[in-house]
Amino acid sequence: SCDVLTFGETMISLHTEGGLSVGAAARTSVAGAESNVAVGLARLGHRVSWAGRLGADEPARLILRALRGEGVDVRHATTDPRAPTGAMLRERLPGDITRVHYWRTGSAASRQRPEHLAPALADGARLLHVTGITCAIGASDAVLAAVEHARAYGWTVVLDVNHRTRLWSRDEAAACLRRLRGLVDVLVASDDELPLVADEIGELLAGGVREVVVKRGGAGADLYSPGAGPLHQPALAVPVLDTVGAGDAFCAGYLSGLLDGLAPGERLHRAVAVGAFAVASRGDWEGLPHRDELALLDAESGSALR
Ligand code: KDG
Repeated sequence: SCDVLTFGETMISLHTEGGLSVGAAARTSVAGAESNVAVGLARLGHRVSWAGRLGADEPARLILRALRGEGVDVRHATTDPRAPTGAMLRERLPGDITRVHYWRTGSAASRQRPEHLAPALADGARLLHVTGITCAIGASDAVLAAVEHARAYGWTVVLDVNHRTRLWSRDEAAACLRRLRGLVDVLVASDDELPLVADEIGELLAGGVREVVVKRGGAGADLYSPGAGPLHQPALAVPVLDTVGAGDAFCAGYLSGLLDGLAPGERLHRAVAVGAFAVASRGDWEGLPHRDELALLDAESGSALR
């Protein structure tokens, strides 16, 4: 069995410098919040299984190749012969604005059902990671089934809210997430996502959530847990190149700390460190640190390590 099981929609992603409509050339990559977390964990040396659903197509081959290359276990990824792998386009527009488009309706991942996860769940894990995105694309039954299985077998259940306004309304998100929150051990959310899940953090802690981890971007992060005051961790100061994927990187760092049995403050520190790597490099996951690189950000900027 693996340390961590995660699943969700991983897409082919096309990146352009400039608008697609005028014919900008595109670079292909692989995107998806859950697989970003999986890559982050694998680079830190954890055994992680990604059990998403893909089409029987070339984007799926690209995705599986990338994940395998990163050491993510994809044995429990499944193929839907009748639906395509999802796609996204990221256009970098003047003024450093990124515009995102999705082609996810009816995708293989949106049709993931609980039964597709059965072998992955039967294999066991210490920790289950799910995000709100999987509910937003219409696979909330699969999320619920996985969460219930994980709870029944004593795994740690982690939910990252990951609100995507293009995929569902705030009301739809709140209805779904508030049903899930009582089944979660660790809840990860950015400060603007918190109101979707609860009116106040105390509600979550009283309802059984053991840790509420709040991402505050450049202002760092806070950890709330029952019977302890909030713990604050400032962000690491790095040049900001690309913030996409930073939340997933943060989450991977935090989960890595949990798996390693680190103290709360040390977990938060690892989370902001991995987040800083993502912010300081282009791409969702390409710049994430291997375990022996974790301390690189402690070196003085511009120094040569030899
Ligand atoms: O967190 C990064 C993700 O936003 C990206 O990889 C694509 O999963 C994705 C999404 O739903 O936007």
